Amino acid sequence: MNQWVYDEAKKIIAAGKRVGLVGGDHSSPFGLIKLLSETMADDFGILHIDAHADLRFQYQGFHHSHASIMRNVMSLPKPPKLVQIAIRDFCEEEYEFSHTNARVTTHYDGDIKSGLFEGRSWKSMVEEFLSDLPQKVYISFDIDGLNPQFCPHTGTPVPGGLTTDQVFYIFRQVVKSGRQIIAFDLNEVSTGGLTPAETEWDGNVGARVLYKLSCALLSSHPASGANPTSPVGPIRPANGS
Ligand SMILES: [Mn+2]
Repeated sequence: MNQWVYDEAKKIIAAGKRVGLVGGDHSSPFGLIKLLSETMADDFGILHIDAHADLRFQYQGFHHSHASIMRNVMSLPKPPKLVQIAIRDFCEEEYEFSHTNARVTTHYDGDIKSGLFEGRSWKSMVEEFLSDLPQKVYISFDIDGLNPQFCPHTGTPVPGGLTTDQVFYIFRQVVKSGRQIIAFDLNEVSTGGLTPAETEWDGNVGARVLYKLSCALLSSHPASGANPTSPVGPIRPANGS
């Protein structure tokens, strides 16, 4: 799968298009991120929204596990900068890795909530998250970074987390800061409900997040003619990209 994603992404980028990858579990974007780390001339950063740190060397004996995606990414020859947001489920090994690797910054959900409860504005906190990211940003969005009310059937839900409004504000601030979104992935949106009605909500939220990610990506490349300040996202550019 890693090789397939790598090869397909290469073809899409060679055709002058940008990649938004929809998982699947969180191991799915490895080939895409590997390709970007090999081919991007500039340093880039990953904005990683997730309940889990995903920094395990391996999980249940499996190296390319969804719980190891960012560890694998940080083991690439040219690792990107990694900024993690809403993390609230991690083991000692992951904590150690984050705190001994200068290219990893982890913003724990507990600290985020304490800041909010004690009167910090979301704007100032988002500015802090983005301050560690270079000009080029890849967004890796595990839907379980949201509170489980928005993704009740995802595989590993964890209490706490962000609202869709908080996350959409982050996307807008990335664009407003003048950074460019080079690609993104959205993963762990599950259709695991027992009935279509149970599953509909997960798909509904997932589709909206995908739409917002696509709008943010296009808005961050002004040559596409999109309006970066539009609250509803850009008009589809004339060239259809
Ligand atoms: Mn994840």
